[in-house]
Amino acid sequence: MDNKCDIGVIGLAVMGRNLILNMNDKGKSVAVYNRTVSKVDDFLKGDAAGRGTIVGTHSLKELCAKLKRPRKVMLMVKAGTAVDEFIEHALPFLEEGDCIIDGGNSFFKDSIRRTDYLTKKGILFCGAGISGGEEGARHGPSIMPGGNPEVWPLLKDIFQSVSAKTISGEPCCDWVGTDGAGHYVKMIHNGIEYGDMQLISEAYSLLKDVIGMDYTEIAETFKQWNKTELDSYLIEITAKIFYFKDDDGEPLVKKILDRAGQKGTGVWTSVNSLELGVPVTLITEAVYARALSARLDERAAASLILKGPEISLTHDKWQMAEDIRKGLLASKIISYAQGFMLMKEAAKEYSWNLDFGNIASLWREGCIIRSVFLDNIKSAFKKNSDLQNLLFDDYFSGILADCQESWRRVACSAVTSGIAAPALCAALSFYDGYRRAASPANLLQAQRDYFGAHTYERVDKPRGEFFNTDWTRN
Ligand code: 2AM
Repeated sequence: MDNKCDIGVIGLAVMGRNLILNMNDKGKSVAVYNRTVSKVDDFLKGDAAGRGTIVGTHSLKELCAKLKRPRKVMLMVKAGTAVDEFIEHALPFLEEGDCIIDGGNSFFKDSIRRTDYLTKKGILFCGAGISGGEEGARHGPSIMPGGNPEVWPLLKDIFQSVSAKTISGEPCCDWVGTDGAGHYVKMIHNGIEYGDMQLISEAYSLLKDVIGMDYTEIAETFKQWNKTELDSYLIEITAKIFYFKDDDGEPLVKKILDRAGQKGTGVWTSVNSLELGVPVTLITEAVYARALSARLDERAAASLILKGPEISLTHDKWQMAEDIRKGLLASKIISYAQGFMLMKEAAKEYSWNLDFGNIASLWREGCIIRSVFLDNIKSAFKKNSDLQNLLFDDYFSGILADCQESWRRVACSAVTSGIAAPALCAALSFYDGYRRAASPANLLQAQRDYFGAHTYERVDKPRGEFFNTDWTRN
């Protein structure tokens, strides 16, 4: 009897452990290993107890020897040098055609490099973005695999069986593209998650400080919003957070220090958008908002020195709440449109054949940004795979047309009340800049030509003809 395992997993932190249990639930036999070897035995005695098809190993050699060929070795270790070290240590025990999968939160350029490096050694590489946190890993994450295309037929069955499924049963896991495409799409997912979270936080701030809602009313409002186009995991948990009481009966959220942490994927998205020249303003504002939140003491000092307007609460509470909902929805559309603009540019830059409708489907369930809204994005790209921008789709342009008056009222309220809403305002500025055929950049070109003879094109001459003027002549 061949008692070798279907896959090997290295890394027994919570994501690794949960993914192993999930794979095992789906009938896959899994050999497991961890750098701190005692954790292998702890796992076998703990969560994996009684599961004969989870096989503990105490060295990489033993792990590789326990695998069916072609071997599939999955790394669930800390992103960075740990991945490279494990690859080096595993290589002597692998043969041509075997594959290494990196399921960690790796930087996509590392996955491009690793695909190239391993391909030269005859080993297939898969960089798989995995989203959904611990719960997702255990019961069905969104999985975004990329790498050497020959790896996909070997992994498809295992990955699609463990991934989340949409209501119609489609797996939230499909091949994304070559080399770093999977980790890239995961990075964009995380960036969009930053944007969504920031927009929701701004809506909370406006509900609290412009309308004067208490925490129960805010919870009710988010609960209601979750029955609208905003229906999503993040809105759902936001309502639950506002309902949640501390031991003394006070809302717990009120007592949480307002200093946001970050692990860096939002920064990666913003830096990449700057590198590729794509205006991903909303995610970038979200990253900056976290950075500003971290300057707690400085903000406390500034609050004593810098004057703002007197806040007078709005009179029409429910009209304002609906305006905020519409402002949030419109801004969210802009954020996703920007995220997809960036992916479109990245597809050109890194030679990936990305299917944007498919990417929206991967995020439909299992991950943090899961929402009903993603169905509409999927439909938009399925209807027209050459869609230049999400905002050109009738469904989204229609919502923006419907929301814009409310959106503008909310932005005005934020500004006149002195309540920072950087993501909402950046989204509106982008919308107004994007829909403007004639921008003020003619002046920028004139200034550049004035001080640096950078030349300019003219609206009354063919494009590509450049002019230089002696601006001091009159
Ligand atoms: P450990 O249990 O031995 O710390 C998440 O941190 C996972 O990545 C854990 O399985 C951890 O192993 C592993 N890990 C973190 N840094 C590592 C490194 N530099 N080399 C090998 N494994 C590492």
